[in-house]
Amino acid sequence: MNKSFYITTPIYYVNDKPHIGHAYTTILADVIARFYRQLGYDTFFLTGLDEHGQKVQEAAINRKIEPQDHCDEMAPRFIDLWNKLHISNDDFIRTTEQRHKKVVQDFLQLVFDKGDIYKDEYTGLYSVSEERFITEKEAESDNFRDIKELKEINYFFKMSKFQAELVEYIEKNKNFIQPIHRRNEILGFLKQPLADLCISRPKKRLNWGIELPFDTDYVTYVWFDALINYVTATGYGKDDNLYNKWWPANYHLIGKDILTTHAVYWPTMLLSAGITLPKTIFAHGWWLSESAKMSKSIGNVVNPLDLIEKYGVDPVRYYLMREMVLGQDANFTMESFIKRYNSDLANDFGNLLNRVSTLIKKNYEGIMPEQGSKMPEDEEVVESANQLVNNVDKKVKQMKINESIEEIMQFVRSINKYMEDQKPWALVKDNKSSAGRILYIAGESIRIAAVLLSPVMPNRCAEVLYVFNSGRSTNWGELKSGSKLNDHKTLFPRIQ
Ligand code: ME8
Repeated sequence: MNKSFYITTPIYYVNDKPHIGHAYTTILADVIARFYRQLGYDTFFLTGLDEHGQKVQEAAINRKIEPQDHCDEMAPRFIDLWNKLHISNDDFIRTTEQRHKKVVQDFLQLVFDKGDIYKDEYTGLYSVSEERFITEKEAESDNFRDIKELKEINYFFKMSKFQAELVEYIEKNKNFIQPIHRRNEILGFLKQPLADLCISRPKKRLNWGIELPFDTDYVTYVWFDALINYVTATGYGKDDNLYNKWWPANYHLIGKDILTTHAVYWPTMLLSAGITLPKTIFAHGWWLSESAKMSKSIGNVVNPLDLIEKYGVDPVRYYLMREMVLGQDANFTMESFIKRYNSDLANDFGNLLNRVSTLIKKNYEGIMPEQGSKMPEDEEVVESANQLVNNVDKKVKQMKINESIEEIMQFVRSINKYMEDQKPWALVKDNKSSAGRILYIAGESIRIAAVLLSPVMPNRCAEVLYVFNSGRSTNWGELKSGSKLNDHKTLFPRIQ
């Protein structure tokens, strides 16, 4: 049986207009999922939408339509974007689906029956924009809008009961929260006593949510609903085989903005329910625009659709993956996008393919020459290709995606240098078989680079493999001599 690999993205608020930040997390998950599939893992890649809560209810009231209709209208904006971005998700979950509501209710009942939910009166400051009670200190910061004082009877989850167990778990499991500075942040946060979590909303105030199974006057708090999507999709409570195959998730990929809910709320909920914790919660940084977080409220968002239309999907995917060091923030600028595109894709990768295929067309009737017996400089190329395959595998498993891309590009540049040193265009007049050997070595190197870059740029790399009529093995020598190259357009036309 193949090893299994399960990766998730946050489920995005259905009310948000998808921007480059949402696209980033989803593309990142897609790239990782495609890498693991390529490595032979059975892979389950989940994304979806978070559809309950106050903001959706208000938006629907303003439009004088039912919240469900509102969600059904908004959902295609995400689904269409993921299709356009060639996202290979295996499932798309919406929290208003029956399968999810049932799991949330079963989960709530389970935690209630364990005695970890109690009813209490609470007076506190409530942030409508964040949909949660906040502390006085939080209220002083600029992060919360629409703060109201609320006095309410609600249900609370005994989060505090699991604080010590959670701290011990994080300390024992070094990979549970990544990168390490986020782990330290959470351990620091957990030095203060943890409060219990208010997990209900009275229906008279908010009814767009999942009803509590033990009190029909209330619906559950959006986060207690949303986080559970990660187990719903595996078949929890419905199909034990599937559930056991996928759970615990290998990665919950998130942005740093939702670290506390994932690294504190979610694990304590799971501890209470007696469910194994996910293997890794990985928080990446933010895409900034002129050093401010891209967000709808600031109005500095980059629309991924505009970019794709202008430059193609794969270059956008490439830029996002190459430019962000996982865990840190990155600045999105058109200038750096164009620079990166021209230097890496047009010059290094695209040109190499052009040079090799043009020479083969001109001198070998478009037929891939024989590899022949290799010279020491060829052996060096083969060795560095083999090493590259191993390094990329290792780096991806360590979540060093940008480094793995950089290594592939270094290899591509070294093949450009190999071509310059060997000069097959000059050699071909007197020594056709040596020139042929060099073109084979360069062609096979391009093919392997294209296989390794396929998770990042699935379309353009498939075109390269089509040019060479070749498969996706990363073993040296798969490239077929004697087969006719297919015609191709310039893979990455320069942006002026
Ligand atoms: O928080 N840079 O949904 P959301 C990078 N529904 N990533 C960004 C980004 C930026 N500028 N802006 C957004 C929610 N993201 C909840 C999640 S999960 C059980 C519930 C990405 O629509 C990043 O992944 O606000 C961030 O965590 C997510 O979008 C927040 O999406």
